[in-house]
Amino acid sequence: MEHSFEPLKNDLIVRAAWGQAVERPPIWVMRQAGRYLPEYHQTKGTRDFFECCRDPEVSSTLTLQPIERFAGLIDAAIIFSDILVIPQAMGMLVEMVDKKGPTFPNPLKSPSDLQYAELMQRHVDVSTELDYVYRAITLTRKKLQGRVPLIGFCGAPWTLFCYMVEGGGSKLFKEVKTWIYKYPDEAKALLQKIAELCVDYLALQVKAGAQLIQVFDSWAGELSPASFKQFSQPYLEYIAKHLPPKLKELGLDPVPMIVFPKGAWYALDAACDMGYNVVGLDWLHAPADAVKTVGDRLIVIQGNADPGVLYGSRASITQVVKEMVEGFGWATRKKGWIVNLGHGITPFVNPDDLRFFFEEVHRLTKEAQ
Ligand code: 1CP
Repeated sequence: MEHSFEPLKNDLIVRAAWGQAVERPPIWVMRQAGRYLPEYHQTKGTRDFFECCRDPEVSSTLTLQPIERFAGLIDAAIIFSDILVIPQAMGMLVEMVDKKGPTFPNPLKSPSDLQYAELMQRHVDVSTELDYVYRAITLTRKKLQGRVPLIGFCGAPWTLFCYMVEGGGSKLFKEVKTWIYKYPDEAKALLQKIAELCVDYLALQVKAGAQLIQVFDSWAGELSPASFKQFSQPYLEYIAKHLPPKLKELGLDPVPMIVFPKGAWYALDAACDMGYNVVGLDWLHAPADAVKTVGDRLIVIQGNADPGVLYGSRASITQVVKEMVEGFGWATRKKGWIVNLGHGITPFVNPDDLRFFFEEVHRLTKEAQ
């Protein structure tokens, strides 16, 4: 073992993610360390976003903020970083522009762009390029002192490819659609390269101390069912297939793997066979339907409250939690569910309303025992 950390005092999410029956469903929230928290703004100050990611002291402080604020209610930490560190490691410039989000000043235009040849040829060493992430993970594990497990993550190849060619968030997806429908072979070659980097990057996060990993395919829902099969699924499968042997090669134990193919509701059945332990659901799924789709497979579901309910009344929050507890069949199943929102928590949510959400999950799942 590379590091010695304190043993876990709360390993609920690890047990649940392996498919074991548990005393209550574990809870965490995507983007739990972020803009809705006043302490995030206080720590970040005027620092650049990526500067925070590159500073292990700042990154670990931000990671711990929701764990400290919601102590006893929350069951996992997720390392403060971003999915776009992989394109950065590949040599692309990414800036965080206020009120606009991440921006690539020089997005990848077409396969005849010199940048494409460079990206395809360049050997990227994620062990050195993303060293700051591993240091942040190790420091965070130390600071956590076993309170809850730490989740590592990366962006899915498809989602990263979208950002690399669109140059930022998009509504039309004009560039990426041009790529897949005009240059499918060149797109696939790059997707494969990204998938290989994801495996190395995730393995090194585990080596540094990550105890579960999640692959965020935030733009999966922009693909049709047929194009998902071509441009997302094979690369998600590649990661799930190659990470465990990579961990073994490094002398590390396997960790639970979570995939979140946001918006690809049609692909839930396929996602259950992609090699992951946990499949994240957005709020477009009715929980009971998802449970039916999973069927007898040893797959854990993560999700899936509409993040927008946190702008609503307390009664609405209670109602949504009730619908999840019933829909995921907690009273009878007692396993197979990790509580989360159906996507990241959004800015301007009152942290006390998130606390109420957590408390209602604890109360209503206890009542359902
Ligand atoms: O608490 C946590 O979840 C850890 C931190 C985390 C994670 C897991 C951040 C911090 N980003 C991410 C992943 C991430 N980044 C995803 C996947 C999850 C998702 O779909 O929400 C995506 C798509 C990004 C890209 C990104 N980074 C966006 C979206 C832009 C868009 O419209 O396409 C944005 C706004 C960011 C910046 C960012 N990342 C994280 C934070 C706290 C912020 C806000 C920075 C700020 O303005 O202060």
